[in-house]
Amino acid sequence: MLSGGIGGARFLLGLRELGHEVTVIGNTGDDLTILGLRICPDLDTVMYTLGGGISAERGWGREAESFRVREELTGYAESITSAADLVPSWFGLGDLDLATHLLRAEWLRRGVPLSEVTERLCERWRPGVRLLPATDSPVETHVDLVDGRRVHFQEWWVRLQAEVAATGFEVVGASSSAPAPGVVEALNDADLIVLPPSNPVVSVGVILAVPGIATAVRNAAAPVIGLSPIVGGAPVRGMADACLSAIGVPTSAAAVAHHYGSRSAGGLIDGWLVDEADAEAVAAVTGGGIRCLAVPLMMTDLAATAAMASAAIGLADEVRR
Ligand code: FO1
Repeated sequence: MLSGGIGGARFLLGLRELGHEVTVIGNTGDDLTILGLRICPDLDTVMYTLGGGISAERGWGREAESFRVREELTGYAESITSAADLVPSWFGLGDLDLATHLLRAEWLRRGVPLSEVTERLCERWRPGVRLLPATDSPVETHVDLVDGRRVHFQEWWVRLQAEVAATGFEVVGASSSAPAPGVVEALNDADLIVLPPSNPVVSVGVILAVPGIATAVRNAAAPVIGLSPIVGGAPVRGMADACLSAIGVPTSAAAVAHHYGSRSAGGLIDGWLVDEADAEAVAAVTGGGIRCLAVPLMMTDLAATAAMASAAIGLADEVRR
């Protein structure tokens, strides 16, 4: 499964209920360095969510979190100009979350690859899935804005709340990156490849920007099944609409399927699940060479999410036949 943060992690809670062996290829384009610490939001969100440490109310970061260090850093930033540049006061660096960043930073400094660092951190959190970064090389999604500015994805997403329109994205570092160890093998050996309801542009799209990954998906023996992150013309959560419009893709379940493309026509997916609210999209998607089914796609609880995962597996069986 190719996964971003909150949506992908929530889907994984349901998929994990079905007892299959799951490898998660996590997005690292959200990553940023703050005060020498490498923050990996999507990897940490999957790790904390499946490990039982996630803040349920925020969907990211640690439960029972405090922000005393961040407040103290802001105190410095307010009185020392040269400190202000180092401290993005708009980014919520939590005290408990810092422990993860401190350990990761030291291992990275000692030359431990991100995939190995992630495996070590998961020895504590035991997510019940294998969590791999898409690549061990540093990649960052940067956003071009209508006013000519270029900002890091996190600044667009968190400080600007995507309220300044984006005209495009660049995955800085992607062209010189390679899939992390185990990523291509996982895609080659998979019985099923899932594109969950993560952000198709800045999460799944960024994973696919790592040279070799999209090709591995296209050439995989396994069926590739996607689940629409758009229900009734809007993202279920987050701001995928702002990302889709930046690349000229309409915010609809059918348009995202078309964006991924039918594998029989050189695209990525064989099957696509839409919510029952978008049942009228089934014909259009099917016409595009992608098998399509309308099922409930709201991850309201564990059972609902597990049912979605079962529907994806069922559609994969149909594709196989
Ligand atoms: N998202 C926010 O909306 N506000 C924050 O202050 C924030 C801090 C943060 C710190 C660590 C981390 O792992 C994730 C964090 N996120 C925050 C979520 C992050 O922006 C994610 O990349 C997005 O939610 C997209 O997945």
